Amino acid sequence: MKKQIISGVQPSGILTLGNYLGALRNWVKIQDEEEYECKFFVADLHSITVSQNPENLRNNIKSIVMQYIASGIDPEKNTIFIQSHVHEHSELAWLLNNYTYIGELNRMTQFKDKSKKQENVKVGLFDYPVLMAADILLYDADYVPVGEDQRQHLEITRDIAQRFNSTYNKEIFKIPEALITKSTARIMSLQDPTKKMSKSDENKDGFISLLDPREVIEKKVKRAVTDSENVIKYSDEKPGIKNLINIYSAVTDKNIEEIEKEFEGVGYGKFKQAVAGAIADTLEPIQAKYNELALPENNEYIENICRKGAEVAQKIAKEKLKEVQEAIGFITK
Ligand code: AQP
Repeated sequence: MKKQIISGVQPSGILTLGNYLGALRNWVKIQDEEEYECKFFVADLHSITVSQNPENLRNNIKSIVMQYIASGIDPEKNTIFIQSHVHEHSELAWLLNNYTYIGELNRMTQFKDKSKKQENVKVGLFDYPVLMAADILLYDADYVPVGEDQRQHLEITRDIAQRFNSTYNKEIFKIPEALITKSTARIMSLQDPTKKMSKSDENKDGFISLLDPREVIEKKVKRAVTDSENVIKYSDEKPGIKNLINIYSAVTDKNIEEIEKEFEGVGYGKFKQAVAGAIADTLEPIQAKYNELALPENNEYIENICRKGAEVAQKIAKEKLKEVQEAIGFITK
């Protein structure tokens, strides 16, 4: 039996360099390992926990699928689907709500951060981790490759699964583990390096989008907040430079010491130019592939991938949901 992998991204905008380095790039590596079977979905149900413009949402959902493929996710090797196409995700989330404590959800950092930005805090935002638990548990996932910000949600998923299993004294759910690549687990905002880079950041200079042209990348990196020391040194006291070194290291595969040496005696201006150039070089082939996929003649190809993916996913999800319903005591059809 192959190890099962599942992960997703919300279509709340174009992917950032943080999403790419923290999640997608690792998915691409995993897909080539024989022992894994991977499913990657577009988390549209999650994205409406903050308000979305319908037209943008529609475009973003398809665009994320294209960004997955352009980033190297092979639709032949993996199952790619849209979360709302498999209604079992919503159904299982409702059931799992009854095995989740309000106190647990109240402790979630993402909820605390995002609820500050909502005037009337929505139940969906509060319930986000339960839907995420459903996404994972439906497929008996062994590993969930995510960035550091999702670790807490993975832990609650494990707690919910264990609680459900012990309630019915049966191993209905597999207990999943987070798969986090330490060096790229948390790419920070270019404008506030104490905050993670986010695609929904209102300050567009805070993030680099996967589809930003070279000039825009150069401008954003040039404006990146650093310090006044003008020394390229990896230190917690220099969060801006630390973040740029992490990014540079991730896109060039050079280690920290090599980078510090490379830029010894060189000011921030030159360093930033090198960082921007290396990011643009990494994103260029992704953008070329994306532009090709976005041509109208490829629309059907993308739609077919999503349709086929949903069929594969739903077959598995349906079985798991039935098992859960039976354990609870429902009469299944
Ligand atoms: N800054 C980051 N560094 C490393 N990994 C990151 N991820 C997100 N930001 C960073 C990882 O990307 C995956 C997809 O995330 P998501 O879209 O489902 O939700 P998110 O974590 O809330 O991402 P954003 O970009 O911050 O979205 P918005 O702005 O809509 O909330 C996850 O694996 C995440 O860990």
